Order: sequence, then structure tokens, then C-alpha cells
Amino acid sequence: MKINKIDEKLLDYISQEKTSGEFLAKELGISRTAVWKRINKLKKYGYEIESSKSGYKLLKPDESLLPNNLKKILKTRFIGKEYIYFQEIDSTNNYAKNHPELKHGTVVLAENQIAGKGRKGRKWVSAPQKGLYFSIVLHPQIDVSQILKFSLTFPYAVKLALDKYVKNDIYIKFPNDLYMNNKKFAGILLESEIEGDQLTRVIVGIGINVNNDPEDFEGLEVPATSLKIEEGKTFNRAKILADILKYVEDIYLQCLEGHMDIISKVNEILLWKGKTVKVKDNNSELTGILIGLDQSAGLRIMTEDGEKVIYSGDLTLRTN
Ligand code: BT5
Repeated sequence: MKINKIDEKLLDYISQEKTSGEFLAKELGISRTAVWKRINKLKKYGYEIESSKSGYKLLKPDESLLPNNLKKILKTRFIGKEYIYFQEIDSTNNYAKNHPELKHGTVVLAENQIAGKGRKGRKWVSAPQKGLYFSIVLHPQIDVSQILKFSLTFPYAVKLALDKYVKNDIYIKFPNDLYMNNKKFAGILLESEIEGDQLTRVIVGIGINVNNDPEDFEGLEVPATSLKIEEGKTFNRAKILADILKYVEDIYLQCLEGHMDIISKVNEILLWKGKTVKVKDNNSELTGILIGLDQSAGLRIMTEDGEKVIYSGDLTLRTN
């Protein structure tokens, strides 16, 4: 269920000061009972609202991901100007895929995903209200051959935005996971639509473990972590989201205009460089030393049979 314009207005009032039910009813053109029902709905959504005889007040308004708050702090030109917020959804990528009318730059975010997706049909575990789970819709009009290079924009932008908040080093694991202390804390799923040799629409699904706790990752087959676990404090998700969207926009534009050598930038922070890795892709498997990215953003691996370049696959560190 979506937060609609009336909810947004209501939140705007109660985030500024304690506001009476009577005033809200008049301003919003609804009954006092309807105001009360909406307040209860918002509380169920997890928003802390103080209710008393004299009115309602939203607590911690600056930390909410609701549209009214995000719009106040967002500094982008087009990414996130259209912002669709869900308390719960199957997957933000599915929503964007099923809505071809969404404009370039639209962001779809959910506090909880009940069927969050990873690559190749895998799952993304989305602990409610703790992480950031969102999709950005882009209409890039670039050549399909550039897709791998283009896809580096997103993990790199997330890394740069988060560097301001964390002390630990962030690495990019090919093709676009983010790691800290050898554990995964963010993943990106790109779903593309192609016409001829042009990339016409891309849905960039970004999942980041922000304030997630260790028990949220029980049963996962990869070592997972969150910013809170590694940094020992909780974070303001709204500020982080606004910063990420700004970095994505800046880097996206710089790459499109040819002003950034994204491959070298990512190469510098590539996880497991110089280490022996295994790369699995469908039925094939390869072992060798990870050298880095090549000119087309493929991954260079030095195997016993010489250097190989791979363009997709799942990497693990060889431990024996
Ligand atoms: C990814 O796939 O890492 C891409 C994840 C993209 C999630 C976002 S959330 C918003 C948008 N809407 C969606 O439905 N999806 C996107 P992949 O590289 O295939 O990794 C998936 C694997 O990561 C799983 O098989 C687990 O082992 C692990 N995993 C699942 N949830 C995790 C989590 N919360 N933190 C760390 N690892 C996780």
C-alpha cells in the first residue's frame, strides 16, 4: 500500500509542530475520524507519532524515508524527483518492471520486500525498516556493448556516498556487490530492456543493509553484514539515501558525457585483487588469480592456461 498525497500533507504538518486533529481535518478536507484513522495507519507503518489531547507530533521526522522528508533533503536534478514509497511490496524491481510509464529518474522504495530478488533467481533478504531497498528507473539510450561498464556506475556511486559515513574501507566485488571486512552489505540487480542495439530502459535495484542486526542474516550462505554491525552505531537512512541518489546522478552524467574513467576508478577498489578466486558461471568454473578489470570492464583472471577474461559469474575466494 502506498502513502498518498493526503498522508504526505498530514506528515508535513505534524513533522513541523504538534498539530490538532481539528486543524488537520479542516486543512485536509477530511473528518476528524479520518485523520485519526490515517494516524493509526502511519503508526502501523512504523512511524513514531505522539498523540495527545492537544494533537499529533511526528517524532524523528528527519529520519523517515517518507516522500515529504526525502524531498526536503534531496539535492538531485532528476533522480528521485518522482518518488514512489511503499511500506511493503513484493520487490521494488518488479514494480518498476510492471510500470513502463515510470519516468526517467523515478525511484521506487519499500520499507519491506517480501520477495526481494537477487541475480539469477536468488533472493534478497530485506529486514523491514532497517535497510534501504529501492529501484531507480533510467532511460539511458546507450549502446548495449557499454552495459557492463555502465553497470559499474551504481556500486561506485554507493561506495562514494557511504565513504562519508563509515570508517571501514568499502570494496566492490565483481560485478556489483559491496563488501566491508570481507562481508557483503549491499547488492545491485540491473534489469535491462533493449531495442536493437540500444539500451532503452534499465531498472537498477539497490539493496543496502544499513541498520540490520546479525539475526537478520540467519540462513544466508554468504557472510553478510550491515553498516550498523561494522561501525557500531545506527545511521539515518534518509540522509544516506539522498546522498546515494545525488552520487548516482553525478556519476551517471559524468560517465555518459565521457568525463569519468569509471573502469579505472572501480579497478582501484576491486575486492580480492591478487588473490586466488573461483568464478562459477552456469556450468563452467574457473580458478586463477584475479588481476583486475580490462578495458571493457571484463574481469581478468590468470589461470594455469593463461589469462582469461570473464564478463559474468559468481566469485568466491579459494580457501585451500
Ligand atoms: C544481489 O544479487 O546482490 C542483488 C540484490 C539486489 C536487491 C535489491 S533491493 C531493491 C531491488 N528490488 C529487488 O527485488 N532487488 C533489488 P546476488 O549477487 O545474486 O546475491 C544474492 C545473494 O546474496 C543471495 O543468494 C544471498 O546469498 C545473499 N543475500 C541475500 N540477502 C542478503 C542481504 N540482505 N545481505 C547480504 N547478502 C544477502
